[in-house]
Amino acid sequence: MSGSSGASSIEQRTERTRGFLRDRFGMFIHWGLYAIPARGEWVRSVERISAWDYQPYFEEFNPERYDPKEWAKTAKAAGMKYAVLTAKHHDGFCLFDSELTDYKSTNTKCGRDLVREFLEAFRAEGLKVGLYYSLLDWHHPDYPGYGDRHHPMRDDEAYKRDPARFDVYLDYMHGQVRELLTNYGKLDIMWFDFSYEELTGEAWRATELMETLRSLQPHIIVDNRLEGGGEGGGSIYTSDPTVYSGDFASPEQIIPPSGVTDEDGQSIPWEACITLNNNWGYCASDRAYKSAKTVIRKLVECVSKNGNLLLNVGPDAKGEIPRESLDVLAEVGEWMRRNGDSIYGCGEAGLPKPEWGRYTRSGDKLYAHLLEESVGPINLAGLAGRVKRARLLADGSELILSRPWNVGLFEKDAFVSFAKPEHFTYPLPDER
Ligand code: FUL
Repeated sequence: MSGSSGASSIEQRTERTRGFLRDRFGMFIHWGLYAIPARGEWVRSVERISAWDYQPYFEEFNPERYDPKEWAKTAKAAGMKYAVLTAKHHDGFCLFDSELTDYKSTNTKCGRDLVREFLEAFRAEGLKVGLYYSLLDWHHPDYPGYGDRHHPMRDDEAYKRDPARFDVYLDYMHGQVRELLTNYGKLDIMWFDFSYEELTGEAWRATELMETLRSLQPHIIVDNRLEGGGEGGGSIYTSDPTVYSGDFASPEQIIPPSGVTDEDGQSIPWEACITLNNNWGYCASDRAYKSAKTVIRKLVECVSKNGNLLLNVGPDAKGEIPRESLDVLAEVGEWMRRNGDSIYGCGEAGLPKPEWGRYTRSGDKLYAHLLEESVGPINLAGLAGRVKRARLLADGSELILSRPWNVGLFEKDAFVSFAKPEHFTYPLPDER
């Protein structure tokens, strides 16, 4: 970004993201008009629904059971430390009271500023708050059509003959971001989505937007999708401060095999965003929910590679988080209550991945997450003589170190249960 020197810009990023990286686990909430057709948040584009045919959802929208206090309690009980709500998704519908459009929740039957209520409720539970804001906008008359899939209703040729129109859209987009940063108190995260190869970075006036952001909310952290990640990827991450890069990388539906590093091989902040079933927005027919066990494994995997997990829920048209999601989150929360020490403030252990699972680590505490079924003692390869104590994290009970580097698991089923990662305390080489 212009005006910032290399080292200081990276240091500032490190400073800004410190708390975020300690938190490790957050809730993503995709919610909007698309909850009514209930076929996912891309429904308008995928099914090529005209503005006319999408309008009834706006007329009808009335989420009577929207109770963000309940959502916040759910997130907190799941062990999540922050949440990110879609203030506007690609369909352009605003869940906040923007002065720049009539296409907003306050103009629907419910008449409520859904973003404001979300922020108040989540803050009251002590959670950090973020807003997702779509750079794309299928509703705005001056947003370009980028191919049929993305905006079926636009005539690209006519649009191309009038380039000033894109600036009209950008003024609107920048103006809305300014509203969100000005009218809603302190935000912790701004989650932009997303760029195309050809519509990226300065095409969004990214430097200007970032300057606005930083001037209004210096501590806010921003994902990397203002630039060239390509669809759903946001994968470019560079430590070159002359190139806009955001504060954290945002791999989508994947956990990068070796975490995320910059071109010098340094670990950089990242957050994997993952759906609970196969859709972000509510999809009534999608019953492919992940089990709590799968979610926990993904969370452990992220943390073991220095990453966060932003786990999505898609509330329905009435404002309720689907029952299946609630059940999974409750189970994850139960695990987090007993094992959260192996997640919060933890990161990569600096050891090779063991064959039986994963390590996470915080200071001199090494957490061994037994993810594979094992029939006997587990081998702590390379730790001979370095383990001082071994305890079952869930209940604090002692585990027998059968040899200096082996741990015998005598507790019934301890070795098969993902819900019982063991933690080992040992002096690290430089602390011995
Ligand atoms: C993508 C979007 O197109 C999806 O709808 C979703 O919001 C996901 C998190 O990012 O790029």
